[in-house]
Amino acid sequence: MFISIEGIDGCGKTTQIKLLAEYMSQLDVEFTIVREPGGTKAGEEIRDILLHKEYHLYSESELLLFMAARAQIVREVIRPELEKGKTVIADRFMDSSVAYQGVGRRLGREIVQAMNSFAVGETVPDITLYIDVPADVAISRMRKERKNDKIEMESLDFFERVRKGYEKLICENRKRFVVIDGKQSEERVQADIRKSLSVLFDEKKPNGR
Ligand code: Z5A
Repeated sequence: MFISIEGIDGCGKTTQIKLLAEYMSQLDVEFTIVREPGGTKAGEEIRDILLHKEYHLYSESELLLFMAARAQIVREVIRPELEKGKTVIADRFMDSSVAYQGVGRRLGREIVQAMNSFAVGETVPDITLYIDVPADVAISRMRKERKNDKIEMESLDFFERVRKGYEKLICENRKRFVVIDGKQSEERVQADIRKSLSVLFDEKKPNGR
């Protein structure tokens, strides 16, 4: 099973993935968590260039680097883990590029989707949990955390465009996406996530508990 978690920065993905990991351990589901960009040696170096170095990258270069990291993690980690029968939980995957680079950076959705197909091949998530928060809520959470990655320092307008990018993806992929209301408390968000995955993991519960 391949699960991806998406949303704008500050939507609460990291918090929720930690809680989800606790739940999956209780269910005895074998899982691996990966994050993008990163998750491999080469990918972590690419992450550093993308988020922390002062190279003033053009949007096109940024997109190519995200894709390179993705092609690497798919082949080095995600496919082998799925082939072993493990569940893979990805903190961001291909939809992030469509929303951030395609729509946020205005490079165009079609080119990004074509590059995604090249980078991931058949390795597409079975389910994508999209944690939805308005851009202003996300920004105020990031300010509280004083996060200042290059992309996180973008404007409200940028994050509103990214959110619209996700909304379009959701409309086009209704079977794959589940939308979770990220404005709720952390506990409520987690309860909704578990509910949406319960059908997939029900058979793992001891004695149908
Ligand atoms: N990016 C891209 O442009 N294109 C791509 O293809 C890919 C990525 C793959 C990765 O950064 C960056 O790369 C990202 C998109 C871009 N933008 N930036 N910069 P990252 O991995 O460093 O960060 P992130 O993925 O954006 O996540 P994040 O900033 O760490 O936030 P989060 O994981 O969504 O949220 P969190 O850390 O769990 O929570 C943020 C704060 O909110 C924290 O103080 C929590 O305690 C609080 N929080 C969480 N949930 C709640 C609720 N429910 N209520 C109130 N407060 C909450």
